[in-house]
Amino acid sequence: MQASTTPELSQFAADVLAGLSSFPKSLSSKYFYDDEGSRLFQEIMKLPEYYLTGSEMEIFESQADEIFRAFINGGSGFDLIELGAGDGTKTAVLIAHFLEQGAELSYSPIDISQVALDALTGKFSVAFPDLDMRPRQGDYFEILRSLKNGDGRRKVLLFLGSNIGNFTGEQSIDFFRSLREVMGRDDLLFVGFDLQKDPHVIAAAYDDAQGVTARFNINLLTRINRELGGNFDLEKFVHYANYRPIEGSARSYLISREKQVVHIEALESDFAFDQWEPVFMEISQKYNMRMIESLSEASGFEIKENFFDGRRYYCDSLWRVES
Ligand code: AVI
Repeated sequence: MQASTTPELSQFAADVLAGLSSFPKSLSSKYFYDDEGSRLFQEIMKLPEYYLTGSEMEIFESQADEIFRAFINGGSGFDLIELGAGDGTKTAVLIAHFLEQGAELSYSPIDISQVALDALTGKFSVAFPDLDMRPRQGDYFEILRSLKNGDGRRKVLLFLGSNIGNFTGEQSIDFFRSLREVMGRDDLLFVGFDLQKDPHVIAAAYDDAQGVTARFNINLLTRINRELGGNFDLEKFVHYANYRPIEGSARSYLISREKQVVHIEALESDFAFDQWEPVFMEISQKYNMRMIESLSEASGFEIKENFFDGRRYYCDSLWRVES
């Protein structure tokens, strides 16, 4: 492989260069979500094997009132701020209940994708015409800093869907600590965690029978071809996912079926792959309650209440700032 860096590389290009130049090779799953990747993720959420979405939905549908009592905490209203709101389907269940209870509520979905935000805003303005919506496009932390003092009402931050599982342990603590810095003493953080369970159930969720998860991973190669002038031959890579019960993590890889060289124009580089060489694509961490507790403590929070689905597949954990 020869690589020559140019100062104008985009963050995406620089990360692809670093990932494909390292051993083992890797690509960051944060780049999965271009338009096609976001569409494929919507498809994944409807797959029979992908239990995460249904489990969190069950918690919201069956315990909306308990969640409402915990959020309102004796007050009269709060500002709901959702990080990575996506299509907001699950949050809509909570909002419908909160509004029925007459809560004084604002809702600020934050997402990097303007397309996703526009779709969500369109849907919510029909479903909840009286809801005070404040959508914000951009980076979580910049937006949260701008909301830091707000109008003095309690902020409830939502980070759902076990999105935290796509961070490494260290990244998770850094992320929660940064949230802690922009939160006031009265604010709350509500986080979705996928729990450890029968490994076969987890493994199937990342290797579905219809191959949608495989297409979701391969789509990142298509994105590199399109945006960076790569010449990946998609047929020459196979998606492989497994679950490691000791670490509690599902991991996915794209594996080169043959010895080959891939050229990426924007990086002015060739990347050599051995036959069966893996590219590490994504970690999806699964948690036990001890891990959730130590994550909260390590980042300056304490657990106020946990909410589980009937199978105990999933936990939405409500955190307050440590006193
Ligand atoms: C967004 N994230 C929580 C999903 C997960 O389960 O790790 C992304 C995903 N990857 C494959 N399937 C779904």
